[in-house]
Amino acid sequence: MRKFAILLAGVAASAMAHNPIVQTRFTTDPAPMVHGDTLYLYTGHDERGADFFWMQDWRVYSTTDMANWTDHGSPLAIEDFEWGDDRAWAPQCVERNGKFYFYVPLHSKLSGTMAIGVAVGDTPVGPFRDAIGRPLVDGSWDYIDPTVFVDNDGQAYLYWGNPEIYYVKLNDDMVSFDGDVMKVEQTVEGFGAPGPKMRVKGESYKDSYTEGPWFYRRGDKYYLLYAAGGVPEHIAYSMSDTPTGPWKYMGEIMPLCDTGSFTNHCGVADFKGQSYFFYHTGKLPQGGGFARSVAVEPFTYNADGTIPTILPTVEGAKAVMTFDPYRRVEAETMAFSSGVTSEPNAATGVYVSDIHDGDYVKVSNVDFKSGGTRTFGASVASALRGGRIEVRTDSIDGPLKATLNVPGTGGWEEWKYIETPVDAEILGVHDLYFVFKGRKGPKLFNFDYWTFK
Ligand code: FUB
Repeated sequence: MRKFAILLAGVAASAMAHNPIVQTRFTTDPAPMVHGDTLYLYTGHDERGADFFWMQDWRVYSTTDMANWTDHGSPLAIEDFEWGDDRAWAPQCVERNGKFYFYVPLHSKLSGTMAIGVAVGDTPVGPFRDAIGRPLVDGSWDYIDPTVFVDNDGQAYLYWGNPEIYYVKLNDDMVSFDGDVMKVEQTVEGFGAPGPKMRVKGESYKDSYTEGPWFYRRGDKYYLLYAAGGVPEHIAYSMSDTPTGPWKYMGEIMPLCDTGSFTNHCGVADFKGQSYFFYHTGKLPQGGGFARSVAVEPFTYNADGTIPTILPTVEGAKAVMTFDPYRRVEAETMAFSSGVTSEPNAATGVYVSDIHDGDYVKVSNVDFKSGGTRTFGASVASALRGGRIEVRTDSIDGPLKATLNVPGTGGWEEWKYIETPVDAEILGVHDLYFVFKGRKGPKLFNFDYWTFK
């Protein structure tokens, strides 16, 4: 972990660097969902040091401003599906009638191949439970990467597949369907190439569907975005006037770029008046094809509804609103971090952990208004001798505003709320940095939440 943390220190060279949007662990296969004033992001999770997609659980993050993301931990894992035993791959979650339906691919003990399951929860962050106690569809290595969309007339569609594309019309309960699984006929006109079995070896095609579909409607057009071109993957898309085709191949969205990941996987959402394209790269230090990280780019549809070319950037999305520091803020809400990770705790929820000397957490676009800030307080825990939190603005070595000394509290989850005076006036909007200091080498303390008064 130390080595990982130290290398991470170099990532945020620019104050505006927000990609990858999660730095505390590897994240994959982004699936955004807007609910109320919040954008929730469901992801897969690559294990550090993995040599394949040996993925164990799914994770949820949320934002209200597109810059600061709250880590909600992992509300769903392989263990939640009795019939599954491996490969917690690309998920998507949607809301219907106040319930949240979380569709996931998993290796099935029943068939020995891949299957798609559905979990249900009462909130966007779970807890979730297997909704039917068996796979929704099972029995093919093709059965991965579900994407779900509820159309304006209430009909829900589930698409999935690699390298074939399948769909079913879900019943209103979202956890069953009538009839057969349908296979989409892939044609040059529809996807840039015929279906995998009809492709002629040596023939060069315009493009070809690979995996990772993302299905939605905008206005009166339906969009199917997908990873394309075999590996390495780029992102391309097709459009249709109906939810089940015929599809028309529309071209590339994110071309092959030097992202360090041979897969790509996208999700799209409109949030607070802006469209966003989520994807993944291998751009965290020690990242790569099996150590991927989710990133996001804002984009604007062309006037005719087509999607422009979108390139990966380090900057990512800008904050769409300011951040209020005069309330309890979970420490795992951050725009960027270096060196730290997060852990779950049954009593306090997710907290920031693995804090060492020199690590930091950045919170973006924090509005201190007209000042008068007197105290900074934080809930912390340490089984050793603690350390200190330096509160700085604008950069990791920016003006020092307060120093909170963290004592040993008798345990890594023995939380103590401590306050310290704010020594220098903070006015207006700043990026806020919590820079962790202490003895070199050991883990210093854990950090659960903070507030300014
Ligand atoms: O994350 C595992 C697999 O890699 C996904 O299911 C694919 O879409 C690719 O991203």
